[in-house]
Amino acid sequence: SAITLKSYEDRLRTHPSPLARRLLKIITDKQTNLCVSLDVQTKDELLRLADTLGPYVCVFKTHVDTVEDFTYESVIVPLVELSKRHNFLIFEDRKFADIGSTVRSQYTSGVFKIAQWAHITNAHALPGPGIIDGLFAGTKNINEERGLLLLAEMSSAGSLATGDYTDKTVDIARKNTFFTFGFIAQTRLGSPNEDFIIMTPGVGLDDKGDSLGQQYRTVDDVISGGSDIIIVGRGIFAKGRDPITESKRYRDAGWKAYTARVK
Ligand code: BMP
Repeated sequence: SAITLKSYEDRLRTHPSPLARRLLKIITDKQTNLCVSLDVQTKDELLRLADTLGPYVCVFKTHVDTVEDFTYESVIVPLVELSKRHNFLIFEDRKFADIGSTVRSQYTSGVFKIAQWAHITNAHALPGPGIIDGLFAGTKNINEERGLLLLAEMSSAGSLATGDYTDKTVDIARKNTFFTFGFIAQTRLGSPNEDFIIMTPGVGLDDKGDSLGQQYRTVDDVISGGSDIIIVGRGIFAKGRDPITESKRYRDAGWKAYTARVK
């Protein structure tokens, strides 16, 4: 049977994470639970998509280390500007996976300085709770909301993040719900009296998967199963697709499925 959950608006009043409250407000105001994954290799493409699709999304997800002509000044500065203009959050899909001390420097320094600009980032729970402590320490001098998602399940075929691993990931998240506000997952996680935000990749309306293990589910399937935000990449900007048309289509499908769930 389908999962029933409170509205985004109700949840924003009580959520323990300031970042999640900001996100739920954006979702409510813009009426979109769509996160577009900007998996492109040039800054021009990235910034063009961020500008044209900005009105339809609550979050843009990035892999900044795949941008060939990356510089902080030419990519991050304008991207942050666009996030303010179109009212979206930026999620750097970094998938940290090291000990606390190392992830703290990976998060705050180097070429990317992720903590400076990414409202959201994510991590594998594999190293244990120290990874959250390390990343949280990296937010110490940042004067804006920051939030972390743990990868509790993955969309790819043969993923090892299942069963006991997934359950233990949820336990680790419970230790700091001010910072760890949710999961990358395929199903609703946490008990009914908790409120984790579930963001789900592997969403596609026209394809079943790719040749490298990705698997797609429909928007209805994902949202009726209790996910809060759909993450869509190639479904929106693959060759031959019109990104604006597809963004509107996924946004509408996501909002319709959500409306059906809160009824
Ligand atoms: P696409 O919709 O084009 O398949 O892209 C999915 C995006 O989500 C990719 O950026 C990928 O890194 C990410 N992702 C995923 O596909 N499955 C997961 O379990 C976790 C992810 O971060």
